[in-house]
Amino acid sequence: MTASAAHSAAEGPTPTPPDDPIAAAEDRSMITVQQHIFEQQRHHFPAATGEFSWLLSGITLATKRVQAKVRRAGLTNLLGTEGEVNVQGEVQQKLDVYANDVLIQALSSRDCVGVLASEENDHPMAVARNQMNAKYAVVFDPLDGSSNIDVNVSVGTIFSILRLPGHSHGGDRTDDLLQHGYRQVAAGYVCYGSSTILVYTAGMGVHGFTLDPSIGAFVLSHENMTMPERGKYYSVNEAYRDSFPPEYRTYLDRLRTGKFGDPYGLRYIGSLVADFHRTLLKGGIFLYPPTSSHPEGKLRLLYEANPIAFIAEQAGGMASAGSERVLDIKPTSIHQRTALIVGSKSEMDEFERCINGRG
Ligand code: AHM
Ligand code: MG
Repeated sequence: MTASAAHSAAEGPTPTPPDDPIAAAEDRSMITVQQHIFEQQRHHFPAATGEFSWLLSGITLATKRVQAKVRRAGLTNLLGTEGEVNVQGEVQQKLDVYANDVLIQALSSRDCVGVLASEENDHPMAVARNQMNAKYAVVFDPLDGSSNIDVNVSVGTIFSILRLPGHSHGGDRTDDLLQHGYRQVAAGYVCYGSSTILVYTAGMGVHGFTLDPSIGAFVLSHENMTMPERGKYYSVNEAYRDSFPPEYRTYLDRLRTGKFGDPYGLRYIGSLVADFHRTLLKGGIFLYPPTSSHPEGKLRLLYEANPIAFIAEQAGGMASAGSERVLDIKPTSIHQRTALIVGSKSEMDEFERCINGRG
């Protein structure tokens, strides 16, 4: 008999040594994303049917498949371009196409999903077999920042869930998707970084789940995330500075020169999910202003700016398109672009004063 078996026989289970953090962490109860959603629903919406949890499980399944491919991309001939240009005029990467297919496949098998729209598809896709009763639409960017993938930089999936109005009469579903961002039912992203993390909100706080690759489950790691009131970094592609509107240049100068306290540092990855995830955790501000090549801004309203803005506000931050709150914009097309300025409350207040000529 081994020493520990002898201990168990004589005194019951071996107690966890108080100074063993690994054993203590393993002992802590593990909450998966499905469990968390289920418990939140039971608490806030006791009459919920479970359809919404089922929909979200489609997203977690698909993004687990995407992360597995992203991790092995260099080994499987999945790096590089597909040779096609998407509706945005951008070159599609092979992984863009893979991620898009996987999300469409997983979500169209959920009965409650009636319409899908993706950055990679020109038009919304009606899920034929669910047209009569489906409650939800999902709009998504399957692999944001994918031009960075060849060089091992973090990329992400961004999604927004909308409620479909009434019963469908078929036909083009574009109008059903042109909803204000404040009407989103839920939104989230998955960041494929040094670890894979899913962050989502359904309007009851922001929660983060890290993928535990040893068990293949997203496990609660960041409950009730809040954005710090102020941060140390600003995040912008400063190469375009000369084409930013003058108020943006003034604001950036003030950040750099210490007009708002200590001078700010700059961090820019060029992958929205990764840049926003840092801003969510550390505070500060991310800006993609209007530029001469993108006078409306570059980022897409429905599946980039709106979900990020919903998460930011739920975490105590703010999100603006320069002239108005992102979530108050009435979309006019599914691939509409917008400026996006998002971050901590202090930086956003200062930004708004600057942009409105009040400080
Ligand atoms: P994509 O959806 O085609 O990947 O483009 C969006 C990306 C964002 O992730 C990022 O914030 C931005 O484009 C970077 O643009 P730029 O290279 O102009 O700084
Ligand atoms: Mg994108």
